[in-house]
Amino acid sequence: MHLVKTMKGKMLLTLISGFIISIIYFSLPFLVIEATEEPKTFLTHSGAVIQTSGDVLDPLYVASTVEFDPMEYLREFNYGRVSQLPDGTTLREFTIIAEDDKVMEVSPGVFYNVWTFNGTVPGPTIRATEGDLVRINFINNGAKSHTMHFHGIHPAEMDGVFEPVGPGGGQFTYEFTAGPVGVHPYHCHVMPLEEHIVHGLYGVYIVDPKEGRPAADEMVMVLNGLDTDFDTENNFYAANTIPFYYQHHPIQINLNELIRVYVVNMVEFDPINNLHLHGTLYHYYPTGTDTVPSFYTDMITLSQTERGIMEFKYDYPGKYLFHAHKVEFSEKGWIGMFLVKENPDQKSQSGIEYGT
Ligand SMILES: [Cu+2]
Repeated sequence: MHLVKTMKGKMLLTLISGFIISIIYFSLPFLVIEATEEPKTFLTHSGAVIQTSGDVLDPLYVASTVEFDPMEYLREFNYGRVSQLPDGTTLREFTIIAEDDKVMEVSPGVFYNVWTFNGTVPGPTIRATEGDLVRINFINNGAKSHTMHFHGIHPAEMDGVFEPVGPGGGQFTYEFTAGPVGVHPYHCHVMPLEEHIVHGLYGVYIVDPKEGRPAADEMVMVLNGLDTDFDTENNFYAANTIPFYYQHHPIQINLNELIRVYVVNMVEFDPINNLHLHGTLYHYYPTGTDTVPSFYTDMITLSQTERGIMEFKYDYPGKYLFHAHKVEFSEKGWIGMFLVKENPDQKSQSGIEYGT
């Protein structure tokens, strides 16, 4: 009898606990989702637009919000809004807006949440002349704190490290005299730093010498990596964000014309990157700060934020690769091509004979 009573009691206890656990199990996820997730818009396989607050199970159909053209970025320099101060100094004003909710199709079918300065990765190439006053009106429209940290010479309070700019419209005005001459990165400096960098909050800042540089076909290459599965290893590498882009769309340059490339390595997680150029050698100015090149080479090695200026010409027309000589990087996208045209009006490589 006592045994039956005990068994009944146990069964009742099991039923009640099962009931309570079920309630918690079924209601808690909804409570958590409601508390933390905003509805998001997705495209379904059939192309229908739906809203969901659930996890993204099929990122292939996430709608992309960033349009980025690496060919346009390559030769696009932002000189700011220019005015003269009473003492004759040139003032260059820039408005830079940070956002962290954009999605970009970084490779066919691969979507990635990019954090952007003015809507792209990398952000705009900011360009000034040594001695100019640079004023950056920075607005943070993101959901996290961000800053702009410029490499170069400036006062401590303009360093973009100890003054995080709050989300949802926070503002800060960075102001400093452009210098030294050279090519420098800028990037967000909010912790965890690697997260803010690998998502794309960086760009290039060029300071020209007052006397200028010899005329050249100038371009910017930011060497970057994309960790699309968040395991702190890069899944893709590139020059200017889109893997293999300049291999499929060769950069057209002219025979015997001086080419000047401002190259900046922003690859996170991997300690080194490198750049090998085929068919010619380049004069290399580390950080671009000296007027005399340090190397005449076809290969440089760069750690993160190391950068410099490459100058070269081609003696023969045709197609030439440039790529990481770290084969893993080139096989995952960091490879491109120059198409050297004999005649500037030439539209394609037809007419060029190989191996004859
Ligand atoms: Cu940031």
